[in-house]
Amino acid sequence: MKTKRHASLILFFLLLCNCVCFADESMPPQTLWFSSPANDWENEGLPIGNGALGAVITGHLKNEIIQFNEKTLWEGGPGSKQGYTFGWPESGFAEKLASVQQQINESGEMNPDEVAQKLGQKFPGYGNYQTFGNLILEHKNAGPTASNYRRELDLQTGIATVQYESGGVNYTREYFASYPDDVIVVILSADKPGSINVNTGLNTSKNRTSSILLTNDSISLNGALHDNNLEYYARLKVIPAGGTLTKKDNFLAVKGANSVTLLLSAGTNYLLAYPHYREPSPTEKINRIINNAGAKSSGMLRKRHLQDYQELYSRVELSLTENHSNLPINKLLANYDKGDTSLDRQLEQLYFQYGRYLLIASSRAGSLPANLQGVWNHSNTPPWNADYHVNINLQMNYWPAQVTNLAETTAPLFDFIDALVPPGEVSAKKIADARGWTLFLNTNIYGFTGMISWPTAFWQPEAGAWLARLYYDHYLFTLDEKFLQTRAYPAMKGAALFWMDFLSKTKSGKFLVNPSYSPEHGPFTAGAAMSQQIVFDLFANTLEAATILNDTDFIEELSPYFEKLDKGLRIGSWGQLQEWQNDIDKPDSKHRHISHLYALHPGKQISFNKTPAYAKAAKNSLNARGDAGTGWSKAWKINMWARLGDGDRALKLLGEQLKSSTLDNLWDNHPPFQIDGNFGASAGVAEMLLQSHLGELHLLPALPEKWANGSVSGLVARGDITVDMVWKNASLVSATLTTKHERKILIRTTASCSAIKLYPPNSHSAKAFTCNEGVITLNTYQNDKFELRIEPVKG
Ligand code: FUC
Repeated sequence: MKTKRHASLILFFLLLCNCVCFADESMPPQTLWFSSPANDWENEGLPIGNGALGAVITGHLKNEIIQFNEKTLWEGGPGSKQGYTFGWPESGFAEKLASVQQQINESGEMNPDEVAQKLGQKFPGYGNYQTFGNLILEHKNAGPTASNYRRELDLQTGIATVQYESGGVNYTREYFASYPDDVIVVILSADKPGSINVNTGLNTSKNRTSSILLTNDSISLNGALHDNNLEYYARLKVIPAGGTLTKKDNFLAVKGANSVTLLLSAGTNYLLAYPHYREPSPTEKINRIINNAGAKSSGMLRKRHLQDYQELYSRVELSLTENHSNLPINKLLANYDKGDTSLDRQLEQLYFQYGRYLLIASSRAGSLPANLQGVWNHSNTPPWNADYHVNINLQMNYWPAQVTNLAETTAPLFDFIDALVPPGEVSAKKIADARGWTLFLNTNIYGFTGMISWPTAFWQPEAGAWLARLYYDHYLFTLDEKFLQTRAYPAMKGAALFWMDFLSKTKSGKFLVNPSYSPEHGPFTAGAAMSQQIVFDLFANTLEAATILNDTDFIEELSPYFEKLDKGLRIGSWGQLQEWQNDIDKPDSKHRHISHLYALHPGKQISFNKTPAYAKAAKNSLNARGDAGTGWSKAWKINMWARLGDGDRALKLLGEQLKSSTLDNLWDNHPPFQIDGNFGASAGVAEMLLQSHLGELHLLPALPEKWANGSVSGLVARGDITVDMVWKNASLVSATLTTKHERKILIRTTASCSAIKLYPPNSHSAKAFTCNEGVITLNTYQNDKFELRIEPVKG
């Protein structure tokens, strides 16, 4: 009796473990793998991360270096040797600004260099995101050659693995970054007992003080950056099973072990709080983390990682092909668009999911948001400081978050922006004598909300308004009223106040942004399309939010500005959407920023059915710009073509991105590596399958011909509705909608009303649905789930 109960308990746990631990075999493989160690970090490294910590797996046989990061290790900021000004101007700025405004009013435009000379600022102590250090593993009985080498990253588990055979022994190295335990875990094992011989160590860069301390089972590395005295601390714990562990110089040497578990955690005394950005030393916290993790078995650590990671990742499945090859990722990429359509579909769906993987790995609550490189950076002077650019890049990082069912990944974004508000209020006051808050082109982790001096980019005061849109969208997707009231609305209102005070009134009584600069393109003018469209979008959203929250006073205050605001929509001489007030667009400009189409995406002023003339103009502009550009530019164009309902063109852009803007490890290539294009493309794929920005759910709005058959599950529409769809021969077959809320919703499909049936037929929603020209109207109920099937009418 006892044994029976025992056996069934074991079976139960095995089953439980099976559900949680292993990838679902019915799912297509979602693995990026290489048949050799990485030739270089950027092109072939495999990234793992838990939001705060990141590491890149290059998998060398003998001397393995695992470069790692922790997001808060930045030079610059208060305390920097260079000095630090938050980008705020010196006195006398108001006069200079007024003279620029006047010159623009008088002569219509100004040269960017001239404006930058007057308004641009020195920005000492802006800083750079830093590499933290390297975990060094000298594998004593590996190589120099090995057979059956495989280095992979499994997106379904968030675990990277290196496997090889050497001297008749099969070795396995596993790597994952656990969010629940806040550690990077490396597990070295072999199929023959006593085979693991490895020296383990830590090192770091020269631009900081550093000291290494060894205990019997751990190595700690600590010091402070020379530039700003930011303290850092990393600790590695080495836990062998069997064998011996001894100190050897700065290394801990494992000999004859059956397996070894390595735990690594790292942190700094950075705190996301204006104006000092410091907290007590990280040592105690990291020691506690390592001790807690060290008390768990490697199996338990893996299980806790999987439970956490898979709960997020497995929410969405996309299937575009039934056939899957087992090609290494560099070969799959090289074969793209070479004739094997199954391979193409496999890569597209993998790339979509990879964006979701990267977002989970680089953006979790409790840390900073994903920067230009997510969390992965191996340099101390990375491109664009690996910072937060806010004239497209940071915003794009979060486009896939809601629609691909990863709303939780926005937590660090909103914490970060909330913390930008206090210094952003000082910027608003100092720069424009305005209420509210703002920031410009770029920001660091130290509240930089002022300006730099780069002529063709520094002036971007609309950045705050653009970030405010992300808050409102989060509310629209989640319907979280508490978030609206306590987080979104204050940020939106503050951004709106800035613009109410900073708009210029023309003689005809219209409100224009002056000076205004269409990102990185053309002259300084007043009222460039993007400036007007962003402010329009902000005011429209803020009025909507104020209405929901019944802030009647503010509605009254804001409405006159909204009514007199130039909307930034003009059709020019060659049928284009004008980028500026004057019709000066050059049809041959291939500039990567397509800023004047903000109204199409991410905004919603332009749509194919409500404003067809502007949609046509947007299309002309997009066609003129062409299908080239940097990685993120192509990713933006995917979204724009999807909004225009052109799935084939959207897919062409995705193809361009894969062919010419993607590194072998599938990282987006600006060039160099810049992660926004990954996120933008995943969002773009979702945008091809589901749109909900116009107050209705649009099912398969831009399905490419090449995706004639497929299915997706777990996408999310505004209104907190989860959508699963199956389609065949380029037509929707069924869609299952799940929602917690009682609301009226509209659903648009291309099916004729007579073919649309709702199941179960006796559900509340099915009984009361109406359909008109392919648009279904119905009321959903609390915890409602229903299926819409397209059943061709017989006869
Ligand atoms: C913007 C872009 C650049 C680059 C930089 C980080 O300024 O125009 O292409 O993406 O951000």
